[in-house]
Order: sequence, then structure tokens, then C-alpha cells
Amino acid sequence: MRKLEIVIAALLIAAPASAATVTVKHAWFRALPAKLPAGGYFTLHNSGSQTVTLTGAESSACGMLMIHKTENKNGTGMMMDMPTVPVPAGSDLKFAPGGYHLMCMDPTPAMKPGETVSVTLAFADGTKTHVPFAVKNAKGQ
Ligand SMILES: [Cu+2]
Repeated sequence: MRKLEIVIAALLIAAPASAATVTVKHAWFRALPAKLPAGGYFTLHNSGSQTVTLTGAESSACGMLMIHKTENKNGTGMMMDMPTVPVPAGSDLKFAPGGYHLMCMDPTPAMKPGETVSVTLAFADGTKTHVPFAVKNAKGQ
């Protein structure tokens, strides 16, 4: 058992892809009236030389925070659950209306235009990043 733990620790230290190479820009939520789900949008930039994989998001301002992707199926926008989202080395991945987005399924009163809420993004290497999201109104203002 002890030997196995040492091997696992060595593997963790050697893991090359780290979310430390990821930066987040332009993070905001679109708050809608009547507690409708709020979409979350941002740009992930991976400055590293390895793909970094986003594996989850959570926020105390959302009962449940899901990663979705809107896809056009026969002219209808369908939202798919995305358990993982890879961000290729040296590139930007945009979460934007009509594509990848976060979906705050059950917004709390903290999700109010003019406020800022914190989102924790989790990555496949076990790291987490806390990101402030500006809350805007339905018009994105
Ligand atoms: Cu959605």
C-alpha cells in the first residue's frame, strides 16, 4: 500500500498539463427575471504546450452550475451537457451565446445585475480556479 501511494504521488508531480497555464477573460452571467436559468460566458486561454481540460464548474450563487453547449440540430438549438471541455495548447476557447456556456440552473438572489459572483472552475489535473463573474442584465449590460 505504501509503495502504491509513492507511485501515485510521483505521477501527480510529473503530470505535465496544468491549469496554471489557463487564464480566464471577460467572465459574465446574463441574469434573467423570474429565476430563469442564467447563462455564463467567458474566454479560456491556454498558454501552455499541453491540452488542458475543464471538468466542472460550481458557484454558491447557483443551485447547480452545468457546462452546456448549444448545437444546431435541424434548425433547432439544442443544449447538450458537456462533462469535459478540452482547451487545446496555445489557443482560446470562447464560452458565448449559441455555443459553449455555463448554465446556472437555480440562481440565488446574489445573481443580480451590477453584482459580482464567484465561480470555481475545475480541471482534469485536479486544480481549481476561482473566477469573478460580472452579473449583467438580459441585454448584456
Ligand atoms: Cu444551457
